[in-house]
Amino acid sequence: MTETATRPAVDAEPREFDMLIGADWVGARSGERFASVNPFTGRVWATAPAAGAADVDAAVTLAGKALDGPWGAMPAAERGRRIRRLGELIAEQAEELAVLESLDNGKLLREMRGQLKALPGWYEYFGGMADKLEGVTPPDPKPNLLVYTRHEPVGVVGLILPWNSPLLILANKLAPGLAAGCMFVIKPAEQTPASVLAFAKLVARAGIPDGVVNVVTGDGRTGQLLTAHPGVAKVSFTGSTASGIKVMKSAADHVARVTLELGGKSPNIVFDDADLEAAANGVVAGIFAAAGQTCVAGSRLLVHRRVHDELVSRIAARARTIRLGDPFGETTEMGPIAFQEQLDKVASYVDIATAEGASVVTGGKRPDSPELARGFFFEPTILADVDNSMRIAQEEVFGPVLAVIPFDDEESAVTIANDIPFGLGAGIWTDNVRRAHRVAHRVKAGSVWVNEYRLTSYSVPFGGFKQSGIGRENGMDAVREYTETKSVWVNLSDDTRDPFVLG
Ligand code: TXE
Repeated sequence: MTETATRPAVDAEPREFDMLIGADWVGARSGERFASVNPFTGRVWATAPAAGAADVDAAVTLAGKALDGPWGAMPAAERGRRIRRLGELIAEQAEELAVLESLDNGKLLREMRGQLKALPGWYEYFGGMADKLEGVTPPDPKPNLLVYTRHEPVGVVGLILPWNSPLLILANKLAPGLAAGCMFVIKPAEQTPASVLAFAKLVARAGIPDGVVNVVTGDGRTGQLLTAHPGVAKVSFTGSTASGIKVMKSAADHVARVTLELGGKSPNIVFDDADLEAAANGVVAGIFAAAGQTCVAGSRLLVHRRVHDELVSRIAARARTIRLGDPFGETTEMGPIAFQEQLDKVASYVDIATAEGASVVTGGKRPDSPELARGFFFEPTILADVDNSMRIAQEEVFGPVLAVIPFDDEESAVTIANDIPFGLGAGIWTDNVRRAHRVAHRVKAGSVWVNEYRLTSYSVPFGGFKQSGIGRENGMDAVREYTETKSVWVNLSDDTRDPFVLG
């Protein structure tokens, strides 16, 4: 991996990306394209095709046909080898992919490098599972019958991705889905098409047949065409709860399966017996890493009243020293917000919160520094005097904005933590092991970290309670989410039976 990343000159012509349909790299049939803006420079740096109905239809049709070709006939062990090979190719191409993601979404290059380094693990883990998808032979349910089950690929899967970590979120879906033998039409977010398109070039090099992985680019309209296509058997979506609801309704029209990974408003719960230095560090990591643009952002700090002031002052002191700047800079700690509308949304929530009675401890505005003026920057922000019923405590901001809510005892901490429509993540900070498990069991969230925050792995199930989603990604069961179970009944008897009686 080289350490020297270069950003295209601000006045360079935008790079033109094409999309992948079957074996072909193509533009949209309409000829339409859309622009991707670099969030640090505020300039268009790339364009990609705006796929319409004919493009989506071609991709879904070719994906469907791939099952009748070498992909469907391939022994599972061979499929697994090629998935693992894809992981090796990602490792070889990691620097280029990390740079493309950072150019598209403005996240720190060093964070993207870290993600890319971890990514082959997904393809290695799930590639190893391709030949271990065993069915069962249930004990004879009736005389003279052989019954066995098979786990068959669900079919063509539409993958709809957000802009915050395109390749990591893609890996959560694609690696287990390939292991199951499915075919894919991927729709990256309109803000971040580049890294997924560059990644798709590796698929053929890994020996995965043409048509198994297709990429169509465009905005929510392209996503809607994909979810509505009758050839799509399943949709796996990561994004906002509002769009997830639309995806689910559209998929319901043709009974496509859905996996949804949606928004959150995750609490970091700090008890008065916690190591406050560790807790402060965890809270900072939870809300200011990636400028708060992660689904598991610890955006609510629930803190015992006894340690409230001390903890808030520690976090505020650290927040004030966070180095905002060029995502390519080795010492930058926080980059810009990914795009203008998202920046506007973040800023508007600070106004909403203060109008509701919250007070700004630090941040709350765009930075004054002239070097940061073109980029979509927002200061790390801490809001105190927040009540859990306020909008700032109930709605996902998806930015570097922390809402601090005091509590008086364990019971009220759990009540406040759960008084929310979401249930994605939660952090518990305490030195009392009994309390840690008690609270971990009572908090309604798909991932609970104790004296830690924001860890994920291919081997650990991930997903949400309540409006944070449906289904789980990662872990051994993730492959099953991409299969249909078929039961095969074989009559072993030479007799014929009464056709009018249920066998
Ligand atoms: O998300 P959308 P946006 C949250 C976060 C953020 C908010 C809005 O709160 O502020 O969502 O972000 C595609 N049918 N998260 O507007 O709309 C769209 O093109 C099919 C949380 O970017 O959910 C993109 O590819 N697809 C989150 C993807 O959905 C549709 C990560 C996500 O876009 C569609 C991102 C439709 N009707 C945002 N409408 C997380 N959980 O990590 C849009 N899309």
